[in-house]
Amino acid sequence: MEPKEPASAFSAAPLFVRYPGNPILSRQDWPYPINSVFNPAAVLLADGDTLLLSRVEDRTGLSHLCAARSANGIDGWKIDAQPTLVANPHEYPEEIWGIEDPRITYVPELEQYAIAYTSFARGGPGVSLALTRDFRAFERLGVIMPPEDKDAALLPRRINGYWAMIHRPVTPTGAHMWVSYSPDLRHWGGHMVMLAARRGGWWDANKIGLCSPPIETPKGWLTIYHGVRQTAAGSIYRLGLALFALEKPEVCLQRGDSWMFGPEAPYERTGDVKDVVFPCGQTIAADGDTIHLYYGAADSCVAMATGSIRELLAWLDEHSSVREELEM
Ligand code: BMA
Repeated sequence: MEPKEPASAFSAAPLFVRYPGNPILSRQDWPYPINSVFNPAAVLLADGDTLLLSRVEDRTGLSHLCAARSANGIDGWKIDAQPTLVANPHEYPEEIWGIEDPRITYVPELEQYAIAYTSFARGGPGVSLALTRDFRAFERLGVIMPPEDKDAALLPRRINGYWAMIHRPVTPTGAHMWVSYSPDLRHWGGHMVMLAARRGGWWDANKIGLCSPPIETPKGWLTIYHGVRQTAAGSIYRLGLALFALEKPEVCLQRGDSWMFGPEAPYERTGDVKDVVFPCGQTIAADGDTIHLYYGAADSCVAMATGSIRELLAWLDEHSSVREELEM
């Protein structure tokens, strides 16, 4: 019998159910020596395969990205024999300390995948963008958001004629989610806060960031974000939910009060960085509802949990309030 998930403190049934065979990818699976594999972007390819593009930390401590493909998105992974996308510090000095945490968006207008990733160098972490058709050849567009900035993803279509990028700059008032606009994917402006970190004792006080790319639903962009709680023992990375207006993503329509997924399983609680769940991607099944959420666990391995778009939207209807305005 499959182990049953305990009900969360805030909902009768858990919104995301962990795959019992987690973790689905770890360093032992890798075809070359690495320290850890985590924080994967995910996409369903045209042939139906699931592709994960994970952050891989090698034994220099620096990260690159590596692709793994599977027919069912759960097992039977075919991992690239060599790193798939590596830092190129000669042409892109912003990558001198490696590249991390990709988010993939398929862009029908370009017939290409856009990969937003963290490029890390002396100036700090920034956001870089690359385009690909096949995850073998990549066109780099360079840094699009200077440091300190990360947790970025492109929306899959233009909004009022402009491309929209969600990202997370760090400002003196905290680390909030912003959206910026561009006519050409290279020049960005129209910067606006779309979701602010709460303050005080909230689970998502002071530092939040986008997780996987938002999911377009008739009600709005359904968005999973992480909140980082600082404690005397270190940080706890948990996941929350928010909904943004389709043609104005800087407008938040709903925001859950509580977190809806947090580190509980042993592989999430223990690892190189304890108490971290960090999704960078998801796939949606053919039913248009079932989500496979792929996440890094404790900065050490890759895990998967299953949810439902319908249930996430229903949960937001019940668990978001305007209290936030009073308590931020
Ligand atoms: C963030 C990023 C992630 C990492 C997380 C927890 O700032 O660096 O790659 O998973 O911290 O260490």
